[in-house]
Amino acid sequence: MRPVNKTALVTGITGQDGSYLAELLLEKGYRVVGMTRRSSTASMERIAHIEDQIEIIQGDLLDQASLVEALQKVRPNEVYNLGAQSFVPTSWNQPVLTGEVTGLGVTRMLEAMRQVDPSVRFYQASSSEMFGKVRETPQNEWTPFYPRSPYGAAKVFAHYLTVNYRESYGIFAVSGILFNHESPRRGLEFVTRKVSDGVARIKLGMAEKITLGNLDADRDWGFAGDYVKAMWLMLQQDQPRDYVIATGKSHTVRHLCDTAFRHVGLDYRDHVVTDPTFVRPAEVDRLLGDPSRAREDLGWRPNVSFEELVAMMVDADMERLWEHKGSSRKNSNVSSKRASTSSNGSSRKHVPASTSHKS
Ligand code: NAP
Ligand code: F7E
Repeated sequence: MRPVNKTALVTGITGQDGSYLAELLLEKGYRVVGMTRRSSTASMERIAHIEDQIEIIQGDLLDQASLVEALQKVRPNEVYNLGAQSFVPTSWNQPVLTGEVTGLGVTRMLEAMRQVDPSVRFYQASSSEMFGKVRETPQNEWTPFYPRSPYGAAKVFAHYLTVNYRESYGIFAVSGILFNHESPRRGLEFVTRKVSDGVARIKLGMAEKITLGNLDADRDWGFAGDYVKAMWLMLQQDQPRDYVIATGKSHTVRHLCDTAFRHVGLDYRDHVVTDPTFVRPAEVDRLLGDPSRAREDLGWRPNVSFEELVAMMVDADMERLWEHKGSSRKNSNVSSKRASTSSNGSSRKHVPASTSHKS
């Protein structure tokens, strides 16, 4: 790969999208610097495989000075602002934090850019959640917003801040309005991963049921690996513009369950139960994106279909849990052997990536 001689600063590099974007930028020959916040335990599992190819700088979207310092030290050509409190239900429990990180965080970053170097190109991770109680279907770049959660409201604020800094200061700032995108690296609390993980557990005899909320919710689901390409393309254009990124097809949560269970030869009706605990105070019933502008201007198209995405996620969870089961068996054999020879022999328990359940 020919070096492009460009540097990218990625906030949220430890998240699902950050990991795919970092891989893409490395492939393109970028120097990639990821901003991570201080934590007592590392959350680097999604980028462990590329850790030796990227640089990490500490910073937090809650702390303006850390963003200024990051920009001064890294001197990026492009900033991808992916950092956020991104789980919608948490935004009702922690609305102020969500507003601070997901909303005001972008103001802090844009102000830092204005102070350090206004020529830096800026990508803001906007969201289809901004459409909320939709005003029209499908949704495009002109569809009015009607957010239904503190998360959606924070993203609307961040979106307009991005537009405003472009119009007020001429900063090359763009907003990608991305519809739901998933992958085997998706957090376990999001519905696609909750289902793929649950299906794998049930198939492997580790669980019997999955408990979900609203099965009638309809989403336009794509593959995260496809969507990060659109982020990069947006920053390579001559003119800054906002884009809807979606597949143009939607499916209900019920259909997601049906597809995932069928993939392993099971019937979702035997295993899925619902619980009002998982129903949201205000729901976004149906999202369906129209990615025509992205297709025309960027030449962007999704490559992975819904069925391929679900199969990919279920297969990845089957493999992960199978390996975990295998290593647990091996460990318990070793520890029972040790126990029979030594009363205080200890065995190290293998803890694979992303196994904690949050919802
Ligand atoms: P994710 O997996 O939840 O990752 C979020 C990232 O933000 C993590 O790296 C997290 O770091 C970081 N972060 C949280 N609080 C922070 C703070 N105070 N300062 C700096 N970083 C902080 O989310 P994702 O799915 O990759 O999504 C990436 C972005 O796209 C988010 O802004 C999300 O809202 C937006 N988005 C996502 C979708 C989607 O379907 N995935 C659709 C539209 C928009 P830790 O590892 O330390 O927690
Ligand atoms: O929910 C329904 C739930 O949490 C999808 C984030 O990346 O995409 C994501 O937000 C739908 C909702 O994603 C369960 O009510 C039913 O209608 O996977 P989700 P989300 O809320 O759409 C947008 C674009 C973002 O920007 C966000 O950052 O599924 N649902 N039962 C459930 N959802 C969850 N999580 N858990 C359930 O048990």
